[in-house]
Amino acid sequence: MKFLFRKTARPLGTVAVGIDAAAVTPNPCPDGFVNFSMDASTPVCLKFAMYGKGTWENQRAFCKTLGADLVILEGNLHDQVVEYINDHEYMTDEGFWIGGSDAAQEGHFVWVDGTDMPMGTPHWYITQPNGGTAQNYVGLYTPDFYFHDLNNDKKIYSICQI
Ligand SMILES: [Ca+2]
Repeated sequence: MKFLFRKTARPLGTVAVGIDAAAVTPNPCPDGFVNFSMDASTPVCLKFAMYGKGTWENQRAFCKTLGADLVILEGNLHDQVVEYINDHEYMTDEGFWIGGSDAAQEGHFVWVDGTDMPMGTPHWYITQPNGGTAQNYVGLYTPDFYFHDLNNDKKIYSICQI
């Protein structure tokens, strides 16, 4: 009897930690980043950077100071982000730079990782892109939060991804 007890008993502290871990799912993202992943093993950590407005280049540099880059907003993540913006009233009148550009080759939009951006629906607004060489950077823009090419010197907020 004594032997069985010693085999199964654990220090009280270990038990308490186990209960806490089961009750609270830890945020896998750094402070200030929101996890948009439905899959706990592969977090998608985004930060809505609303400290100051800046050009795409400015805001990309800011994201990099966080060890991040502008967001690659593919597939369902676009829908999730628009839903998040619509759920936060202070965001709904703002535009946000994302990690797309045709600065290197006019009309050929690429993500910050060098891969091609998908064009047309469901991500781009119906008339976009339409700005030629005056608009080489992509933002989620009001009121629809589809993709828009925006003026190279435009100053808005941004979404960083780590
Ligand atoms: Ca352009």
